[in-house]
Amino acid sequence: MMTFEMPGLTYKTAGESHGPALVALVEGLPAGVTVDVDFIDAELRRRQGGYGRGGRMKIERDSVTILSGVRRGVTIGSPVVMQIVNSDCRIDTAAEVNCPRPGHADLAGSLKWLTTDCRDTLERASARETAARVACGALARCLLQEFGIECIGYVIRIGAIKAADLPVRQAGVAGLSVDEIRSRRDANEAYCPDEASAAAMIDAIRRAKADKDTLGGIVEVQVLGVPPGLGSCARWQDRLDGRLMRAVGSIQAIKGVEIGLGFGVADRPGSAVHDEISFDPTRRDTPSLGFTRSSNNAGGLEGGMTNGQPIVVRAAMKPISTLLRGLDSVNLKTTQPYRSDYERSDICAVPAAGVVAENVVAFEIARAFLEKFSGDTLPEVRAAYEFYLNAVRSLGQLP
Ligand code: EPS
Repeated sequence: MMTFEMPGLTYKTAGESHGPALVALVEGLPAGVTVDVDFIDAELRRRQGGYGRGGRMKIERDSVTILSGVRRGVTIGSPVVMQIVNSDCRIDTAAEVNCPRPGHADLAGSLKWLTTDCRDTLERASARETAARVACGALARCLLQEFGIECIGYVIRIGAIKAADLPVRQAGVAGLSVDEIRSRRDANEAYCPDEASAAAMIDAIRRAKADKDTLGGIVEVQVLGVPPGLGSCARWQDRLDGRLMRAVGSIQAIKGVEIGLGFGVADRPGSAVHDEISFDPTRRDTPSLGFTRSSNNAGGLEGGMTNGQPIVVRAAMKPISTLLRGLDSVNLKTTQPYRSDYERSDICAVPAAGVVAENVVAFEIARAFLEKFSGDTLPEVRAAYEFYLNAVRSLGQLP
């Protein structure tokens, strides 16, 4: 088995889709962070929603029980364990799955673990695991909000329906505030801030269901208020763009991740890609610390480091691989052709993927934040953060 241990803020998850519970272990949070369990539970509920979810989400009522690391609502510096109980717990009695679903982990996992019962694989491969990841990200956001760092994720495409571009307002850029985008997003079941497209997306999911088919799409995450200097170009492992791509690319069913202009950089000349720099002393108190840009095609990352602009990450999700109409497959016990098994499933989980992406991105930002501004307690982290901001503000004014 390969392991890839990272120092600093880390998380691990365990649990099967129909086992007794999912658990998450978060290590490396400083003491003194107020943990907003209602916020974590609200993110879990949001992940369960979205148009196109199947029957399972009517059974579950996801919420966390914190088993360690928090006393009287505040972290104490020890590992935090969170548990999310599965109501639909039947792993020992659930039927075997012998006909792998193309696109799911079924075949690859059965070959890996030498079994003809795909259930051994699908129980862990299931996107149910993302509930634990959302809990970890939402916990990390309790730290980020202490520093005014905001993360928002939403749907920008489902199937053929593409949302209109809605810029996020920030210093020097007109647009909607994060709160406005959030409330527009939360007003519909597509989790898309563009109301007209949201209605068309819901319609497309309805049609896919009638066709016994499934739909994928694209989600976008933005992080605002991130100071420059997170991540590093010094070692490849520390580059924050690569770390974000790994975090987002490991979400179930994600097949593509891009940052900023992403694949759009390929067909433009450099003059239409790179964000020209100017300096505005009146913006020294914004995350850019005064170093403003004419655009943000880099998505807030250059050289694997944050540059003071908002982080922009997008992810493409493939359509759910469990189709009511089935797909051609083989029976692993007989090797004879067969239609893939139908396991109760979702028609479209792109809205939920937006919630997952938002929270895994937040966790990576928190991890990079604590690498730069480390400390055993929140006041020590704050002191390191403020020291750094003041040092940047005095750049160019040093003797
Ligand atoms: C999933 C199959 C469905 C989804 C599940 C992901 O579950 P079940 O087999 O119990 O009907 O609902 O997603 C979740 C349970 C969740 O919490 O997101 C799969 O096979 O990946």
